[in-house]
Amino acid sequence: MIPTNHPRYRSLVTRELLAENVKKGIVSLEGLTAHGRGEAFDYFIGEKTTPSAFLAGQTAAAMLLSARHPVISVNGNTAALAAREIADLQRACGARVEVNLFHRTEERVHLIEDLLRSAGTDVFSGTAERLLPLSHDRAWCRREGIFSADVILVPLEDGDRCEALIGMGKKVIAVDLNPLSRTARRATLTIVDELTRALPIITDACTNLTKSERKKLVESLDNNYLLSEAIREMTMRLSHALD
Ligand code: PTJ
Repeated sequence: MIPTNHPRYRSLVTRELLAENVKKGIVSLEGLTAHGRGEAFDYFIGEKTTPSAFLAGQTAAAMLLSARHPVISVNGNTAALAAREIADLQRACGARVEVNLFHRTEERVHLIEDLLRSAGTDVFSGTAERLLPLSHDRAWCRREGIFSADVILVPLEDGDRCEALIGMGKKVIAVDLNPLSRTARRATLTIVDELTRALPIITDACTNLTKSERKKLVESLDNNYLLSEAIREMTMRLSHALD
């Protein structure tokens, strides 16, 4: 039992949630190490949304709303941490939600789809095919889902698939606390923020942005600027860490 007055309460509860979801078969064991890497980078940004991450979240909303066929790709960590937030975002932007896994088994796909449905998401499921140019199992997806998406939101992605999706001409929105990762650098837009903080910002922006604000955000998108801002914000925090 974690005491509510523990200074790291939120972080400890999140770890416990992920560990429980490993036992249920939703999160992969490797997902725990991925989370640990994320936590380290979250320290560097002070565990709060930075101005550049907020701008990136708003831009993500503008991209999803202007897409012909937006898709949100969900893996084990994303489902365990943010099933409700995914359902809210789907309602706000009308995207298809599809499960796509690195450590893929049919059983995990079904468990994750069930978790998403129980949180209110309309999950796009059905027969998957090996459609993406990848040698690992993230290649499996649905023809009318990820394969034909023009804009795709990929929280906690691996660099390989991000590159493959970009190579297929898609616009990729990544959520990744590590601004140095291959995913962060290859994506069309990277939100350097913790997933459960980033998703509600996108959802709110989907509801609140005007058409002309959306147009301006899409036109002024500069991922190099957003990444360099994220690194600058981290460096500034680190250089004042012992003040
Ligand atoms: O469920 P599966 O089988 O598809 O596997 C999912 C994982 C996450 C294991 C897989 O996609 C993976 O190995 O990812 P990577 O390559 O470790 O990349 C994950 C990235 O997400 C890392 O750069 C982390 O810093 C970042 N990250 C981890 N937790 C969060 C995060 N970013 C935002 N919010 C988080 N909560």
